[in-house]
Amino acid sequence: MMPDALRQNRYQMKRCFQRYVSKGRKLMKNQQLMEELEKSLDDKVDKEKLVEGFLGYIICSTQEAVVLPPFVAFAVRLNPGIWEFVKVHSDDLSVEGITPSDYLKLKETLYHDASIHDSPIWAKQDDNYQLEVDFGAVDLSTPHLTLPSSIGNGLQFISKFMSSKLQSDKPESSKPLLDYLLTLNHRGEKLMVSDTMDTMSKLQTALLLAEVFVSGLPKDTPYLKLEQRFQEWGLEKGWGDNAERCKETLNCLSEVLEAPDPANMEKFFSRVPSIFNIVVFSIHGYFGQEKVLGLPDTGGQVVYILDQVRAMEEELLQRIKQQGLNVTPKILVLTRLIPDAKGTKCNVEIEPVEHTKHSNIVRVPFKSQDGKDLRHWVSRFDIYPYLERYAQDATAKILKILEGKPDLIIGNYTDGNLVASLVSSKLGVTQGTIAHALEKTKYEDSDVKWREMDQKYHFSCQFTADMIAMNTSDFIVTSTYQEIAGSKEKPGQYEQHYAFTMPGLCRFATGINVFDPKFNIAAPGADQSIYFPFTQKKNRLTHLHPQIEELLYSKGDTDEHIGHLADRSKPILFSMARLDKVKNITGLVEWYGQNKKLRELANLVVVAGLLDASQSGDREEIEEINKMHELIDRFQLKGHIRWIRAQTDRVRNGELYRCIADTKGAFVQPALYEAFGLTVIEAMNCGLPTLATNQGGPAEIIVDGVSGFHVNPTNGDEAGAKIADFFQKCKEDVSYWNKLSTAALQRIYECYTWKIYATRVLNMGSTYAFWKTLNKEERQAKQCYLQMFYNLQFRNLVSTYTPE
Ligand code: UDP
Ligand code: LCN
Repeated sequence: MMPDALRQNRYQMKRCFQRYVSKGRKLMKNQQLMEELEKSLDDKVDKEKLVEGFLGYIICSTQEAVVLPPFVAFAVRLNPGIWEFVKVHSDDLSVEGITPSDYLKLKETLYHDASIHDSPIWAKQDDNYQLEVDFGAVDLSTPHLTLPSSIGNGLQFISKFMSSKLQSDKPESSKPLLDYLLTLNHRGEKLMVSDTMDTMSKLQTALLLAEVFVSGLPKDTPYLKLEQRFQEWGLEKGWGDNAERCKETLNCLSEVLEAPDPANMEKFFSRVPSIFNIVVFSIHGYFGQEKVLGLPDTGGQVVYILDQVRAMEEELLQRIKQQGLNVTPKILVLTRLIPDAKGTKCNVEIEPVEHTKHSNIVRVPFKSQDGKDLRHWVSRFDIYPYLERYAQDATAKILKILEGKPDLIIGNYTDGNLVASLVSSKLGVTQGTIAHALEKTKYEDSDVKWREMDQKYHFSCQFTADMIAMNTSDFIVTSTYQEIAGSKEKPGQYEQHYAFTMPGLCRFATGINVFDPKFNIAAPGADQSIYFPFTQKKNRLTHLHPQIEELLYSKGDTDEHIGHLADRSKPILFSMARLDKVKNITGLVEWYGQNKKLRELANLVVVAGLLDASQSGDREEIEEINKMHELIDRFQLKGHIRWIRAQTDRVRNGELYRCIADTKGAFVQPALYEAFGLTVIEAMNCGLPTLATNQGGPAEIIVDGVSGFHVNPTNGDEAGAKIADFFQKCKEDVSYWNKLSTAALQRIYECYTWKIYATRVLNMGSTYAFWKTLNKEERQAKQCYLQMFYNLQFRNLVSTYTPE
């Protein structure tokens, strides 16, 4: 499109490009490109014509451009996931399409810096032979999606791909499915088919005979009464717990074999008994069930996993029963054992997961260099040197507890995903990964500026680990579409790992492709026994009200809270988050301080971090604590604000949201960026109207103006005004508040529950387990490539820094 665009308005184009190159070499972001385009034209009509024309469209869609006079190279994002790279000569406006790798090479030249240290592992800055990794090159025969609207529906699409792969005139084309069924067993006991079932025609005959047989029986005939006949036909248990269920499953497979179709394929795999034991890795932080939330690096991921495990156990139990099996499932959450547990249970080796029957938290310690257990907490940014050893120790522990291999391994966050990759590759187990947050997208330009940040954040290790895990994994679970592919305007978190470079370290010509059918959206929920509507009067935890009353309104500063609310008649604007920079709680206090009308309309209550910097051991938290104090003083907020330290009691927090709703208040999530935002759905589950950042997951959870509001965290005046406007409207019309409260609940019930989640994730586990057998050779080749990368790059990076 670029050549056409340039032909259209040659004169204006030239002026625009002259402007772009006038200040020499640099990286220009979208907004800057647009501003310069506007400035290059003095005529208003010209401006409108150009901006509305082809070039305007292309510049609008350009995420960034590398200016290397006389050239400008553009990274154009035409649609979610769809990128084009072009190089334009600013004098003659000639255009050349370039590869992502070429574009990245040009970008790297902007970051050449002679003063960089010359440790042997860093390739020389101007080295033409910088390490380039291209995972796309080893992904050649895997089918990919093509439409941006299909991204995130991987499961549905692999069912289609599998159907077409198994479809052919010859009955033996479905043989891979039989081969897969022949591998099914539980502790050596065969399931679904016996070893004698060695041809497709035998299988098809057996299915027919068995279906005719069960059709003649009462629906509720238990499997035990069918077992003997089934075995005569070479069929083993696993088809169902009664005649009806068996008939459905038999019929479903018969139809798949007759003419494979995606709907039956999906249904069949949701019934295949292939998952009994699951291992979930969540390594960093304080992973526990009590007194851990709000501690550094410990937030939503812990909540998510505990709820996820409960939901998965429930779903597994139901499936196993319906499969007619007498098997006890087990779920293990593998985390780190921290001897200096600071009053938490993180020093306990095995802890049952509350409200489950068969799930446990298993803690394995990190080892320090002298082989002893590492006693203290380690920040998620400094964790990399411990992971390989951890993976080995955890594997031994898992094999011992489960008395064998698990059937599915799910990793969480970079560290958990890397370990999940190591363990699943070693054991040959299906792997799922969940990001929760990808740090590269949180810290602007952290790829090209990795060197400046490395000492503090070790992004060299983190991004390398992310790449290894994303590419090893069989499937990736995300909470929203935006997490994968963003929106029309903004690239998604995974999408930003498509092509990127860390100058002097590694260029990812293809990192991860969002059209890969491994991507699946399965949004989490909130525990509805804790987060229920404020209107459910009989379930309200009234015995907690005196404590909550004291927490919100008592006078005098303590080590639990600072500030007080002088006017109790006002509604409360509430927020709760860890006190990280990106959560932007200090930003919220600033919006509030600056907006007189908002201060008049509502009180502000924030639950966040510690109140005293000297008590915190976390770099970012310390800065934020100091900033909070400074803002409260600067805007003289005492009397209007209550700052409460992190609250770790989820049950009481649930009631706290509801007490805020009683004041006709609102919840606000002001983050500069939020990957998903569990607090948003917790608040909405309680019927509390919610305003949340438009940067990240909340933008998808809330339909702006319908089930809540979006706020722009980069424009504090606008955000403050929007919140004030909401309270003003509620003041004028009480029904307005109720309308938003009801709409928030409706949105939750339709899209964000754990039941929907567990069904989807277990279907992924069983379907991808078969899918990976269909492209074995390619997977093996990729595995070799990944292993080499892990060995030569990741291990080297880790060895360059010595942990404390
Ligand atoms: N949370 C809490 N006490 C606090 C801060 C947070 O209980 O002081 C809980 C909150 O209710 C939510 C989770 O921690 O369940 C935070 O999840 P979210 O997805 O909002 O953010 P994250 O911390 O994972 O980035
Ligand atoms: C981590 C985050 O930062 C949040 O946005 C998510 O809600 C949480 O994990 C659970 O996925």
